[in-house]
Amino acid sequence: MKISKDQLANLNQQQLPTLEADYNYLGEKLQESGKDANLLVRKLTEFQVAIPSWALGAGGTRFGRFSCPGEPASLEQKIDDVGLLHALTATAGAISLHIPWDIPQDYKAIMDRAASHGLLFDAVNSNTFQDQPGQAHSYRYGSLCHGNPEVRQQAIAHNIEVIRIGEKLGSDSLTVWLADGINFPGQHNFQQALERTADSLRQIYAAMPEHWKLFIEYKPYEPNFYSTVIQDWGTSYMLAGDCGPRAYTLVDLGHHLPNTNIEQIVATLMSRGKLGGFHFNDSKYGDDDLTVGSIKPYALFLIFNELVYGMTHNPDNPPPAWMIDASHNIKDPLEDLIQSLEAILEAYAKALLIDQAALQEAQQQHDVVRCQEILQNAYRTDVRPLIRKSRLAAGAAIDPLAVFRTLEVRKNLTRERGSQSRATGL
Ligand SMILES: [Mn+2]
Repeated sequence: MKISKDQLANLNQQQLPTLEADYNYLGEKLQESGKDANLLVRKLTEFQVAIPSWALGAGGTRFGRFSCPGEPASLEQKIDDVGLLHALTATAGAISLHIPWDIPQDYKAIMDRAASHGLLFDAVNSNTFQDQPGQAHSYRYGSLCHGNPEVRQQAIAHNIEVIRIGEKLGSDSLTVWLADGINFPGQHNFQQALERTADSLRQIYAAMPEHWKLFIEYKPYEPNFYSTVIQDWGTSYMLAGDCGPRAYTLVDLGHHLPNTNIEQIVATLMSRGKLGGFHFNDSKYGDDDLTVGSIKPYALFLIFNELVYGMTHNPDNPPPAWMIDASHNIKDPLEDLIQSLEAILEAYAKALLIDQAALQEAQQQHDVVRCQEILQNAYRTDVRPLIRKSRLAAGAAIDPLAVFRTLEVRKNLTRERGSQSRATGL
């Protein structure tokens, strides 16, 4: 199924008068506080978020998995799903592949297909948290941290293979997330495991092309529950520093203990030019992988405030690679991603509204009440007309979720692919 620009333009027609009225009203309000609505719309249009190839099927838990009918069963179909999402939202302009779940067979055909949807290939992701059929050594006791040099070499070689695949697709970055860690005290030696991991990462870094970036993700627990080797941003930052200037920390919103001040982590990393990648999701208790903005939208806004500040004030920090890393059990994955993209743009737009000069002034005067008012004035503004206008300008749907349902996208995909079609990977 493909959605044409004409179809979208027709469906947008009915909503144009309401949008124009809402946009003009908001535009006037913003103008009073010195903000240019058209400039904000352009910034929203430019903001692109990668969709990982594993987010297009229903996610599972360790108790089971409930598939969604018409899930994409091949890499081609996954690209088509991201294409649909991009047609509807104009915000999902890249796909992030997971290797070995999504190794292209015919590179030219895959690249042509992505290009036909206007998609780029974002960071490639390696997998040393599972054993693959026929693999010589098991990752049961770790991969890049493993005590046996042969296991380590196998894991390093896999990461280098992922880099080579990414090169062929025009990707320019590798994301490493390690499940490595231990379930019980004493199971391994902390210092030795860390040093072996640092050495492995340096070898992977050395195998990257000159223009590539390495993103090192951290996570405090799961699947190992006593300790993970790369447990927090500090460990990731240190390992990235060991590798070199093109290695960065990757922040995944779900990879923190409850109530961690993620906005401060973002600020700290950006001040040192070391925030390379950013994974969006939301959570209540742990790495819940829920829809972005569904649980803690104010925290997301505060994080975006720091991201916007960093993007403005830290020229040494490259533009972070944005990706949605969510996967759950219950919603239609495409509808879920539409909601996530909306929440991301909403938080970004609100962060752009913060009067930074007034905030600085209030901070200097220790006017704590005013500081909060400035943040919350921005947060309480309904910025949806800006988002809708940016989608309209990009030829996408003013209301992507409504169009998804009006065009019966899932029903069509199920008809094309069959109700038993299952996403590969997770
Ligand atoms: Mn992640």
